[in-house]
Formats: sequence, structure tokens, C-alpha cells
Amino acid sequence: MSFQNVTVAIAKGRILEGAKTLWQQSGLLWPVDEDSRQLWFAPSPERPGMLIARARDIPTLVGMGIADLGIVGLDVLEEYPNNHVLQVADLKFAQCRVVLAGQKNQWPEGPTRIATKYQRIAQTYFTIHRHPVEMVSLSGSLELAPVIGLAPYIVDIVDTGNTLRQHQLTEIATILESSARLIANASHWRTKPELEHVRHLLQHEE
Ligand code: PRT
Ligand code: MG
Repeated sequence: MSFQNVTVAIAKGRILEGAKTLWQQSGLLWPVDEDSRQLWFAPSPERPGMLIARARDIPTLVGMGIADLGIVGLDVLEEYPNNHVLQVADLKFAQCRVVLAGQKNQWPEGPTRIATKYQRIAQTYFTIHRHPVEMVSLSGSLELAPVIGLAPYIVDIVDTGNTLRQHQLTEIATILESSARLIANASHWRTKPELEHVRHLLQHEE
């Protein structure tokens, strides 16, 4: 089967590193040269084309059919959902949790402020719990928010918990368990059998 008509969009950073390992284990040629700044690699019969983008843009690129497949964290997929995207595999790497954290292991009493870069996930969570919150949207360095008095609580990604501990923060609740997901453009998934073949190759280690 030829990969000439397949393009995969991969989130740069952690996801790209994990994807590289999986890709190589599956016997596909890895085209990305980490020392270059090239973000687009054309497909060939031997391997799919590859597009490297910001994590939050992956659902859009796949939803629009610019890429047939994408690799992105479930956290990003939940925060930036797209109706034209299907989740086709849990790739099991880049595992982490989206958590509520604060200076004490205590659920907020009454209305409170939450600093986060996951506004949608956090808002859904507090709506389900019927708890009034005010969101402060930050794009990074969330752990600073309680220290500098911006917001007493944060909703952020945790893996080992070291970063939280360094800032005297504790996990109060897990909101979402995340890992890297293989996603597909819904209509391309139905019309291009090569996509199923790529999924099969990437899941081969199970
Ligand atoms: O910067 P940009 O917006 O482009 O992307 P990004 O910073 O979100 O990318 P990147 O490469 O940092 O991570 C992308 C994805 O990796 C996330 O969307 C998650 O799905 C997944 N992932 C897995 C993580 C972590 N583990 C993780 N530990 N993303 C971020 N972290 C952060 C965490 O927030 C903390 O600040 O890493 C730090 C160390 O975590 P601890 O708990 O081990 O100390
Ligand atoms: Mg980053």
C-alpha cells in the first residue's frame, strides 16, 4: 500500500518526540531533522507526508482535511474540539492529568478564581459541579498564579507533580486523564483505506 496520499499533522514538543519513537518502531521512515526548522515533509510511497504544528492547531488542520491524520494530546482535543474529527486510537504515550491544584488540599469554598490555559475543560468541570468560578486565561507558567496572588487555584497539566511541589501546590482533583491520540478527518477516514493502515502500524506494539 502506498502512503503517497496521506498526510499526518503532529504537535511539536513532547508529542513530536513520542511520535518519533512510535513511528520508528512501526517501521515507517522518520523524515524530521530536529536540527532544521522545516515544518512540512512531502509524502512518498514509503511514508506519509508530515506537518508539524502548534498543538492547539492540530484539530483544525485535521478537521479541515489539510492533514488526514493527527497526533495530539487528549487535553488539547477536549479544549479545542472539532466536529469533523474522529479519535481513532489511544497511542498511550505523553500520559498526564489535567488537575485542579491549590495551596491547600481543599476544594474552593464559594465563588473563586481559576487561572488556566484550559478554559473550556475547567469551565465544563465547574459547571457540572455547579460551582461558580471566574476564569483567568494564562498561556503558561500557571504555577505562578497562586504565588503572585492572581488566582488561588489553577487547572493545569501534571505528570510527576514535581513542578507543583516546587511551587508549594497540591493536587485537589483530577479532571481529565490524557495521553496522545491519533485523530482522523471523518470523511477521509471513510474514503482512504490507507489511514486504517497507518493506525494499524502505529498500534503494532500492543
Ligand atoms: O508551548 P506550546 O503551546 O506549543 O505547547 P505545549 O507547551 O503544550 O507543548 P508541550 O510539548 O509542553 O506538551 C504538549 C502535550 O504533552 C500536552 O498537551 C500534554 O498532552 C502532554 N504532556 C504530558 C504534558 C506533560 N506530560 C507535562 N508534564 N504537557 C505539559 N507538561 C508540563 C507540566 O504542565 C509541567 O509544567 O511539564 C511540566 C512538568 O510536569 P511535572 O508534573 O512532571 O513536573
Ligand atoms: Mg510549551
